[in-house]
Amino acid sequence: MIESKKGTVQRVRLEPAQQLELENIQRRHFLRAGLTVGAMSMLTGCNLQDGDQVDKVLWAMSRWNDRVQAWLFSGQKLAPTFSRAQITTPFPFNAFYSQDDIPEVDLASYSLAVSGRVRNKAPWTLESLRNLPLRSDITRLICVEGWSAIGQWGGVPLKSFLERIGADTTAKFVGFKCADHYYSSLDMPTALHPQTLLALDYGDVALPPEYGYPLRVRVPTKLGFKNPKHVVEIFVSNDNPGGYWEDQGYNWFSGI
Ligand SMILES: Nc1nc2c(c(=O)[nH]1)N[C@H]1C(S)=C(S)[C@@H](COP(=O)(O)O)O[C@H]1N2
Ligand SMILES: [Mo]
Repeated sequence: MIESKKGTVQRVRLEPAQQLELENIQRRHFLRAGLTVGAMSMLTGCNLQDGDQVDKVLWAMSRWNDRVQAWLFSGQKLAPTFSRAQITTPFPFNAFYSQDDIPEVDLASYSLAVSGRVRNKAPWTLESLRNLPLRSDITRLICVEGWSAIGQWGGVPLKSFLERIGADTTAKFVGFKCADHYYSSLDMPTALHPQTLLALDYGDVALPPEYGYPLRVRVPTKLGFKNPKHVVEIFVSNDNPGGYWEDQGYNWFSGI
């Protein structure tokens, strides 16, 4: 176990190839961020003593960077999949709090709320979700904190769900609100990606509490923090809903 800014997380030892992959991803993110602070100040003429100004420019650059990344993202390229034998056991738990504080979601009163740019705003029970076409993939979850792990998630492709609720798929964003007040959001092409799931199962069983019971979003083309657990509301919007870590400076797009 190690202490991190997000609380106590389990450390999974990476194989050299995985370590290299993670470093490459981090390097790519760094390169995408592009300009040095010096170059930035010359470009913008902004005085680096003025924290607010610098902040504004950095945020503008980050948003621009998101748009370039979204533009480069094909929307259909599949994330790698793995065999059952490659699954990481036990799968690590991570959240902005420790394992003792995992929210207890009461199934009897649970429903998934739907709002924003959608035709049908009726809430969904877990049972009605399970009646939609299901899909399962064995994929790798990569956390910015420097660990990755392979697991199997099953559930409803978010695309099928968005179609069923009559979502405006020309809108730019899909946002998620969670029972623990975590939140995150995806660009529409990623929301419609075939491997993006409203996951109900981990392996062959219903998602256990630590992995996001009763419903989590599983997005193998994004870093771990864009995989919200304990989701209680989904909404479609043209305004960027941001996210818990995204709003603290982590890159919003965070594709891998
Ligand atoms: N509701 C909620 N979802 C969350 C988080 C959280 O704190 N709360 N943490 C995120 C982060 S940073 C990671 S790496 C993954 C970890 O998922 P896991 O616990 O299944 O490994 O969940 C993401 N989804
Ligand atoms: Mo993470």
